[in-house]
Amino acid sequence: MRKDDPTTLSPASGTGNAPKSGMDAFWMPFTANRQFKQEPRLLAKASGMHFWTPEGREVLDGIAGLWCVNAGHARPKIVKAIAEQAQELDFAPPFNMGHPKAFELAEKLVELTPPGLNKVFYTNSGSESVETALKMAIAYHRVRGEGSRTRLIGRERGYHGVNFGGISVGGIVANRKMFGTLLAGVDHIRHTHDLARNAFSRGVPEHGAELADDLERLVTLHDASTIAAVIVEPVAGSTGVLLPPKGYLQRLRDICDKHGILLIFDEVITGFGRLGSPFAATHFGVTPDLMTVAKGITNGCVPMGAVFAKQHIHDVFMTGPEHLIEFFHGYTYSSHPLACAAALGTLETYADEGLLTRGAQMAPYFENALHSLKDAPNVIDVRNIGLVGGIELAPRPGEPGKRAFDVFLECWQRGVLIRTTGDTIALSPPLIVENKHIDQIVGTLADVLKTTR
Ligand code: PXG
Ligand code: PLP
Repeated sequence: MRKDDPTTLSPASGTGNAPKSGMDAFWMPFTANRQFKQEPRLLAKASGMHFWTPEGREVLDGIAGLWCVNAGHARPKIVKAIAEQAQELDFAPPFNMGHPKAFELAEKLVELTPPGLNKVFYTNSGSESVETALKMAIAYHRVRGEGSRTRLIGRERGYHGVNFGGISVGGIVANRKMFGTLLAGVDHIRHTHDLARNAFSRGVPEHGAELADDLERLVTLHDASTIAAVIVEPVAGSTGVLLPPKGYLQRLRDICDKHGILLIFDEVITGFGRLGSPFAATHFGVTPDLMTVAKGITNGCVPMGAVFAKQHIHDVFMTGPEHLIEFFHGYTYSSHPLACAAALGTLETYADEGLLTRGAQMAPYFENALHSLKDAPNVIDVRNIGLVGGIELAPRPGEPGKRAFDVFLECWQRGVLIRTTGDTIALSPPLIVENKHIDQIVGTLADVLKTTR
């Protein structure tokens, strides 16, 4: 190792305190690496509603891992399914070959999805599901002879994962600005956040259905014949829990139908019971043409995602010589046996305990608890639906995001894991949550907000 070789310098040199030993090599995702490595927050064990640190300190999971552990941690049927699958069939090539559980799972999944969404394409994450759905939409128009429809429409503040398609249709500035020109031919409709009219709404806000008409503006600008699809999160999660105004999603659906544009719902967070219904599409009674999921499909235990497509979208691909591939797309780990086994164990657990609708029973208690924070210091909005909550704080002048991050750190010290994005606190407990857990989460937050400057 040459002393003057810059590649051998510690990555932390010149950037403040050195990382704790053994923590240098791992470049952590979506993390303030230098801050973390000086004061690491490690999780070593999990069961039910809780994590434990390596020292044995118990931490209540207020965010279902990362919006994914919907049935709670270490559920026996899922653990057993994964262990047995690893013994029996560790891998099977997904291209030109299959394994029984991939088919069994698809049949079970389409029993849960809204009417018509009865074809399943497997991926390994939400980001891959988004790329897959966008490619399906463009290819669909092409194979049915309308190849001019290539434009993709997203929404300001949208989060659709981190791959190039997803950040192109996404609308979170920090996730886009570092990465060049992104996909060409993308535009965005306005976001729906409106504190002036809708602050402290319980459930979906009254005002803003007309914001869906922003899609008409883009149709006028670009012409419908150039637009393939619109993608939105029915309830936006990552950007800070933004609910669709009453009537908004139906209006988007109507405008898409009027102009032959496909509607994609990104249900990576809302899928599998988060709103108190199996999917947001079920909850709002608005069915998209394509629907992306991930996270809760395996209870977060093994990476997996999927795209659900309407029958007619699938069918237009099923033309041409039968020995030829119809859709040139797929991943090495599409329908991975461990993921399929985990998903089957997950669906069984959800069914055994009625978890896909349990959020609806718990929602009123959760809503009342959250809104009790209305008058806490610096709270400028409380939003909720099902078992999702957002508490927006006024940013500290000149330090956006810092006040919420301080709240996050203090809650962690006091044994509750929450998530913050910008100055919004996001809560999404596992769907097995009990009133006493809600009391602990909200009680801790109330105490911490009182002492956070
Ligand atoms: N679409 C949506 C709507 C999501 O919420 C993705 C796509 C990407 O999924 P993967 O599995 O590729 O991460 C997501 C993921 C947060 C947070 O802090 C949210 C997500 C991921 C990480 C953090 O709210 N959502
Ligand atoms: N890069 C190379 C060189 C590959 O060979 C492959 C897959 O064969 C990939 C990327 C894509 O990997 P995955 O299918 O796991 O997404």
